[in-house]
Amino acid sequence: MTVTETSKKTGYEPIDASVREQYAKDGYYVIKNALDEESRAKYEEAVDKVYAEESEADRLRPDKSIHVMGYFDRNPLFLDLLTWPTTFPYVWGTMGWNIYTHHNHIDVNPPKDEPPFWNWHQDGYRQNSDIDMEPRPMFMTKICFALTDLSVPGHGQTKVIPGSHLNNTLAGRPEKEGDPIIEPEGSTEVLLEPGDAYIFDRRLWHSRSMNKSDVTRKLMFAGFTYRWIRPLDENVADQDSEWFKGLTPLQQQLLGYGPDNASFWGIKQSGWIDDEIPLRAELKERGLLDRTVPFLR
Ligand SMILES: O=C(O)CCC(=O)C(=O)O
Ligand SMILES: [Fe+2]
Repeated sequence: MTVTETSKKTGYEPIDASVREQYAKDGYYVIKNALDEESRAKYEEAVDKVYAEESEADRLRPDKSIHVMGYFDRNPLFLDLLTWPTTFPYVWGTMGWNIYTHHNHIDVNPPKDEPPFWNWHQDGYRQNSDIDMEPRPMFMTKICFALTDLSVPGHGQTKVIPGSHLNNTLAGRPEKEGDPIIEPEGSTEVLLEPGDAYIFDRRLWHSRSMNKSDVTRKLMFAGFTYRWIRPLDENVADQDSEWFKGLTPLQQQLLGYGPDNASFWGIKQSGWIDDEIPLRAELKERGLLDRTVPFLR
């Protein structure tokens, strides 16, 4: 996609029902060319700057990787990812309007010679234990933007098992140290060219993989959840800062703002407040609410 093609999009082009169905079936969906080359290069530079800052602050991991959570206030460029025109439709189109981003991370992983490991998991931590339900509720669509080439296996791609989001368990976890690491059935690497993105349902069984290439992989993740779920990242945007006050109401919503607790639940004393929620107001104005999809009503 060229710069002009990206900039022609508004972020409010509804996704097809067929995309929603495929996402519901597979638990993930690849968005080709989510970042045009000019944007990808800018974001790579921004991520390199975060890496340099982490290095300067002596916060690199022993393998020289970083996993920096809550990064939206680290560079004004990152804010645009909240409503990035080519990916935003997949966010509100799979989750609706009562959402915000509660868990974001930048990952930089230099090549590493490491033995096979078992890292298969569903996201959500206690959400997987505290609710007794099969399948578990979805609760999060997470976007991952690829800044480097992940089109050839072995570059540290995320591995996924298509359709596994509907299973509460995954067989094969080694029971004790030294047990063999056996690749679960159906495992596949999400192959991405620089600038591609993918979304995934937090219940999808997935795993980081080994980066056996000679290229450092650089990814930006943004997880969107419902406003009545608490933030996961320690570093959340400072809502009292001048910076935060200068953001648009929609950006503030997507970074976790609500005027009071009841707002996160879509109510106040006098009743429903749907139309006061910036994303709903925006979708309504554009005629994008959809009575056939509960979260888009
Ligand atoms: O780094 C990866 O490929 C996967 C990361 C992951 O597990 C996640 O973002 O939830
Ligand atoms: Fe994960």
